[in-house]
Amino acid sequence: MKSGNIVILTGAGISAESGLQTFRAADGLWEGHKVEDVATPEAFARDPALVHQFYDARRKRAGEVEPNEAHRALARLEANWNGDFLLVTQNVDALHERAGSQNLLHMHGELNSGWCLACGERFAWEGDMVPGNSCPNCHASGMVRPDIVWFGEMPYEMERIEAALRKCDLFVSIGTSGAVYPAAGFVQTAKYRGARTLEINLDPSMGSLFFDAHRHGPASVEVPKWVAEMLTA
Ligand code: BV8
Repeated sequence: MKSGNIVILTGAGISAESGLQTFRAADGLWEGHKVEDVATPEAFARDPALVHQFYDARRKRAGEVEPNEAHRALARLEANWNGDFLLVTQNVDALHERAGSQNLLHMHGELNSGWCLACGERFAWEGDMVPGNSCPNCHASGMVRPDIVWFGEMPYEMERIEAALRKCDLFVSIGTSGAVYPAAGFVQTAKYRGARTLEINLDPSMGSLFFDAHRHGPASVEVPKWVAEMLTA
């Protein structure tokens, strides 16, 4: 095929085999908290130290793991694809970039980014945010929050995503439970446009019935197989 416009959506399942926890697996609870309870602006206002601890731990862990064969296969597909290619990830780790993906956007933000509530600037961030972070731009202290889209907050670059969905020929969802909106609704926008839709996931997601085709199994096995077919077809 090698041409046509592709939009790919990834979720925590594509990073699972690299060693990062997913959200809704049995082990997905964080110290007994539901993600929805710690990943909200209200939680941050109520207990900033707890929320910082949650993200500091994930930022550290994400820096200790490597991209897997699924991340690398998507970078290969992009490098050899002649049509439009957009990779939208719900993940906040940097494994897609580290595998070589370029036309990529993090709709739910990034662990390695900070956002200053005093001056509004966003900037790269590597280590812990507590104790006593200070903004590299305005130097206010204790005002930097994780640059993460929490529940109840508007995901990033929605116009760009919707424009790509409206002209895509193929929409592929990889490693996501289809539990969280608006990402879980992208398949319907793509279908409405007449795109073909494929779900690659360990098991059927909550949105499985919206997809024309399914490949169920570990991403590190199924994604490289699918990419090889796409590049030889
Ligand atoms: C918003 C950052 C409005 C945090 C995250 C209807 C319409 C619109 C909104 C809503 C709605 N109903 C409810 C809402 C509100 C809410 C929502 O959807 N709630 C859910 C719980 C019902 N949505 C929001 O709040 C969104 N914002 O709507 O704003 C608005 C409008 C105008 C103005 C202002 C505001 C924002 C949602 C973003 C929240 N932030 N992440 C962080 O990372 O800490 S969400 C978080 O969960 C992840 O980022 C991810 O995006 C999401 C879903 O998780 P998954 O990635 O799918 O992971 P999960 O564990 O669930 O599934 C993993 C899958 O992988 C599984 O299926 C598993 O089988 C598979 N798997 C496992 N291992 C493997 C594998 N697959 C392959 N190989 C393997 N090895």
